[in-house]
Amino acid sequence: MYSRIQRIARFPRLVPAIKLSHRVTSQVNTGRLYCSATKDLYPTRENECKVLPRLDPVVWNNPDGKFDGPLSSAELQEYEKNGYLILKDLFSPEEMEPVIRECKAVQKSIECNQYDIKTGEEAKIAMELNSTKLRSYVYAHEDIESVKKLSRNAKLVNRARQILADEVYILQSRVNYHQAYVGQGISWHHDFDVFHADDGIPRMRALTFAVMLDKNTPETGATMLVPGSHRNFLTSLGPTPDNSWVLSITSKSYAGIIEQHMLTPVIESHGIEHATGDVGTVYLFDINTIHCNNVNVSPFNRVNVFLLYNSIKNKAIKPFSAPHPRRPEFIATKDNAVPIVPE
Ligand SMILES: O=C(O)CCC(=O)C(=O)O
Ligand SMILES: [Fe+2]
Repeated sequence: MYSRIQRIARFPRLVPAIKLSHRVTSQVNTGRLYCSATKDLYPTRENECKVLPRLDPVVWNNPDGKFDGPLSSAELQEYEKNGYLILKDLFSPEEMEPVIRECKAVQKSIECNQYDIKTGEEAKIAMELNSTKLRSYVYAHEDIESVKKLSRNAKLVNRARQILADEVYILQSRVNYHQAYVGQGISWHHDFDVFHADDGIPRMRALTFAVMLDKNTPETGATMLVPGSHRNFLTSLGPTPDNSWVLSITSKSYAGIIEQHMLTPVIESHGIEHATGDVGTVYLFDINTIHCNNVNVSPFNRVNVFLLYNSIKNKAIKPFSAPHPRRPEFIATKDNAVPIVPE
C-alpha cells in the first residue's frame, strides 16, 4: 500500500490515449494531427519552432469605459511595452496573513500525509522530484478559502478587467511553494502555449497575477521575465506527448518549453528581469510573456499564489495540438467559467 504522496509520485498516465482514428486529421500537411473547429491563429507543437506575429492586443480596447480600472495610463503603457508590471506592496502583510496561514496549513497536511483529496484529483498536488516537499497546489482558488477570496479581490479583478476589457474568470490557480533548498526551477516558457495547445484557449486575452506570500529575491528563485517577449509568439516543438498535461504541472521540462536557439536572440535584444518584492507585492504578466524561474538555493521559502484570469469571450474550445481530451477542470477551467464579481 503506497502512502498518498508515493501514489502521487507514481501515478500512471491519468488519461488513456485516444485512438488515432478518433483524432481530427485535417491538418496533417502542416505536421499537426489535431485541430479544433476554430481556425488556429497560433499553430504550435509542429516539427520545427517558429516566430509568429501576435495577432491580439496586449491592452484591449475599452471604448465606452465599461472596464475602467485603477491602473494609470503610464502603468498600462508599461504593461503593454514590457508584457508585465510589478505593483509593489499592493497588499499589506495583514491582508496576506490569512492566505499565508492557510497555504501553509495545506502544505503541512499534504507533507504529513493527512490531506484529504478526492480520488481522481491527485494531479492537483505536485511534489518536488524525489522529495516529500510540496511543489505546487492547483485549484487553490476553489479549495483554499482565503485564496478564493483573494481571487475575487477588486484590486486584482478590476485590473484584470481593465487590461482585458472584459469580464474575467479564473482559468487556473496555483500556489507555487518553491521551498528553501528543494524548490526546483521551471524551464523557459510562456503560458499561452500550454493553454492553447492542451486546452483550446483560442486567443491571447489572459494574464497572470502573482501574489507574493514571501519576499521574492533572485536567490529565492524570483520569476524571471523577458520584457517585450510577448510581442511575438514563439512556438514550441511537437508532437505533444500523451501525458504532457501531467508533466506540465509536475515537472521542470514538458512540451511547451522554448528552445535555446529560439530564446537566445530574444534575450540578447530584451534582457532578463527578476520580479522581486516583499510580501504583498504583485506582478502581473501577459499569457504570452516568456518567463522561468531558478532553483531556490536559499534557506528561505518563496511561496507565491498564481491566479490566471481569462476573458469570458476567450473560453477553451478543444485542444489545438494535443492527442488527449482537454485537461481536467481543476487544471484549466472550462465548463465552470463564470465571470467574477469583484469584492
Ligand atoms: O513559480 C514561478 O516563478 C513561475 C511558475 C510558472 O511559470 C508557472 O507555474 O507557469
Ligand atoms: Fe508559467
